[in-house]
Amino acid sequence: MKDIANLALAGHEPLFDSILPVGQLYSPSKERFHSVFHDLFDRRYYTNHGKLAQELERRLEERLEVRNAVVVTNATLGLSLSCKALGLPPQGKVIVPAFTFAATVQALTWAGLEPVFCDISNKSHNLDPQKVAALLEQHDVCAILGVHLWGNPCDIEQLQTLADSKGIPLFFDAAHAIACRYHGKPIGNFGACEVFSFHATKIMNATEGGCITTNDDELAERLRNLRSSYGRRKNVKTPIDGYGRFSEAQAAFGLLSLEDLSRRCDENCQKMALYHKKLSCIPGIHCISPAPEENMNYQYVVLEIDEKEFGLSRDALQKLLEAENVIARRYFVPGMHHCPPYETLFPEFATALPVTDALCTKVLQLPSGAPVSMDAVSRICECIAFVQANSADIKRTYFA
Ligand code: T4K
Repeated sequence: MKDIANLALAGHEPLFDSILPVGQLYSPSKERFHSVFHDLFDRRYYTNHGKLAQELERRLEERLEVRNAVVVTNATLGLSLSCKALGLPPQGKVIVPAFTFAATVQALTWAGLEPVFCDISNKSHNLDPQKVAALLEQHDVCAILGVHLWGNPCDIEQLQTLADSKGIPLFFDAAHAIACRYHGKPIGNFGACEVFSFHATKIMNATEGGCITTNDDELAERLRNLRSSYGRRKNVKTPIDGYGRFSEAQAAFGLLSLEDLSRRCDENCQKMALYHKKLSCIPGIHCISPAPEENMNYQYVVLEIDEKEFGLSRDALQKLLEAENVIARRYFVPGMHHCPPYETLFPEFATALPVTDALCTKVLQLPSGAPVSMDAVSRICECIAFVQANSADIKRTYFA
């Protein structure tokens, strides 16, 4: 390992020649892509829910053991379409965590709804049912939107009981949660509907894309109407305005990614196990352990850094790693209740989410996925161990 004088932060050679991002970025071989995609040029049917998109939906329904899979442009749009299909009233209030990607909350506001930010459990990083219960008493809420963060399922049973007690829908942002299970059942089957992301950085990669799953056939029909070309679906008596097309190129990529999904989960699992083995003995580092093994896709390697014990802040560690071409991320900092425009629109949440605020000072994600070999995982861990062991000198030299 390096000497503290030749860290890349001081302008020396980085540990890695090219950057290691957090995204999964798996792709099929060019040959396999060609084998799925080649007849598209003869068919000249490029988008609008073509043959490949329909095939992908069938395969997703099989894999997720769910009655309906509706592919859409991306998860953000999928969430907005879900709000519309569920008939949530304009200006209605929806309980949602602030510790999530901006898309979760933006999808609500794009659908004309208002977020009611709820704090999370510091163990699961997901909605805390007790805090949801309290908010249900304080606000006139029309729905609950849970997020299965890092692929770790929410406390679905308790949330469903709360939603049922008020007669409102519960639905899920499952952007991180493909191939994850809750009590043995695939995510995709819970609440009124669930929304997955197939963005390139996700373990299921359609380059861009998303999917809404539901066991409610009527809801699925409304979603398909919304998704179709601006409400112009054939045989629809009362077309509604909608958008959310999915192209054949996305579907081709997605079909291959779905074929590879189990293998990718296994690869991620091995990388996460190595990370945890090497990092858990370092003072000040707490590795977030996923739910029981069968439930996870292992795509996010999440740490909490205790500045006092580690000797340096999370942000200092991130800077040091970035200089070494290890692009660790601070998902999802700051919490959405501190982001514009929500911080000014809803100032009542500024100090209402202590667990979220505390987590936002500590959380860090490390690279995994295709660009990261097992050897790279070892070297990243050694680098972090070195930084911790020399934290006092590094702090004095680089962060005084
Ligand atoms: N709900 C939740 C909880 C989510 O996390 C997300 C998305 C959504 C909803 C919405 O899903 P989509 O509408 O996107 O389907 C990334 C992703 O863009 C975003 O999809 C994801 N969550 C979020 C957690 O991460 P950024 O802005 O942090 O990263 P990005 O896309 O710039 O890329 C990350 C790294 O990967 C960079 O270092 C560059 C590299 N990269 C990225 C792409 C796209 C590549 O090397 N090649 C690529 O093609 O948001």
